[in-house]
Amino acid sequence: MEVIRPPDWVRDAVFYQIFPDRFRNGDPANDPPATRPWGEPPAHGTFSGGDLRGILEKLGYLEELGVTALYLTPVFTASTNHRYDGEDYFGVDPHLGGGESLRELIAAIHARGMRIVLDGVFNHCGRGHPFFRDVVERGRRSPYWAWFKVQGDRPQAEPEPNYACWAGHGSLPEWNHDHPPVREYLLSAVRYWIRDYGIDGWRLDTVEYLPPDFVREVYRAAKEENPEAYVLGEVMGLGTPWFRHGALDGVMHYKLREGLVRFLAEGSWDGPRLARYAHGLWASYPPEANYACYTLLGSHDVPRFLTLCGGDTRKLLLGAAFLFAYPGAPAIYYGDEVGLEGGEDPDCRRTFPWDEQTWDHDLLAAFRRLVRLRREEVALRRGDVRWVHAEGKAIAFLRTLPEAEVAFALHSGEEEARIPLPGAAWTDLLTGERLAGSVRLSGMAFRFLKREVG
Ligand SMILES: [Ca+2]
Repeated sequence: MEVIRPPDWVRDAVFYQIFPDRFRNGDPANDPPATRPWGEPPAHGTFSGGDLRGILEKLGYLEELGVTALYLTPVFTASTNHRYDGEDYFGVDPHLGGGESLRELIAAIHARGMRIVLDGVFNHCGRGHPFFRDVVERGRRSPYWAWFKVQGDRPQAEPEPNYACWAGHGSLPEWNHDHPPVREYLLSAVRYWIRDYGIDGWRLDTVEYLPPDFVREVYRAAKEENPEAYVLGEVMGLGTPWFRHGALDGVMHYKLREGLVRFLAEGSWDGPRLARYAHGLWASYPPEANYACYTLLGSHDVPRFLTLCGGDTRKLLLGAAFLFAYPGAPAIYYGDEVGLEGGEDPDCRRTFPWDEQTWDHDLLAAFRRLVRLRREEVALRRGDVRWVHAEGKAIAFLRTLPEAEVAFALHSGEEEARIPLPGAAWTDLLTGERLAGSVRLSGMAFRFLKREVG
């Protein structure tokens, strides 16, 4: 059993995920050719011109929202708008503003006491990566021949790729991780961005396709450069084996999200089922990993939660409230906080609507309150979790520290509900109401209650 040591700051973090092409266009001069007008619905091949300066311009907005850490999908030179087809592990895409723009952004993020995690795609590169291009041109004579897994004498994408590639996509050739120079090359990139640019961690793309011992090497390299670096894995299944391998601090908690989709968006699960499911996940991960998971309602890979809820912002808020009450670092997917909608990829990657008249200001205010509660109440960030109620569409759990305890109660039914609470003298953190024995919830509502203990 390997030991993982998630950085302490993650327990206190509120993440915000940005898809750089779609967040904000801060510099039209660096736009890719054929950039589409901001606000036009995205298609698979289109660019919207978002860049790092755009993020820099909106750090004040993010700070006001209360986020403490940014996760950016890939920023390295690539051909597509999502940039998961990297062509340069050591260079920031000029269409995003290049390396100097990233340095400037990181300095500004750190000056505000915030952190930044970048997306590392170490399973595959893009077909345009110079090493793969060299193999295409020179076949077995290329010094990079052994860096990829090619059947035959030369890689061919048609009719079927004759080389290992991600999910059968010929545009994404997989690295041969059995070849030591490949690991050396990728690990040097892991180290470089931490040491030279001062990033605060990596989100590792498509971890389940990577050899576990290589992921562990990534983990160790990151920690050697900075023991406080966060290593987060994109894991769609259970994270358990990765924690056992000592290879990740936490996973993107898609499994927890699944439960919230069933309970809130689909309404196919009742409270007891959600409680059993969430507790089962909790019990299967080491405690330190539970607190270091990145908990989410949405990402660039799944439909937005609001859209799954048929546009019902009350359900989105219940989901968000759950995450802000639960262990793990809650994440906001850009635009969720103002009511941005979107279905399956690429629709979930729409441009951020900067015209404030289009925002749902009540929703934004509610998100800000949730973030503030999380930041003010240490029990919400660091407390133990204990389920105390699950019946019909109502649930409640406690977050407990020796000095303070916060109860979170949620009801996803339309009628009123009364939820019993242990102990006495609870105070509603949003209204100041004092109550004992039980808490009344109107339809589609949640409450945070606190009591002093010890
Ligand atoms: Ca631009």
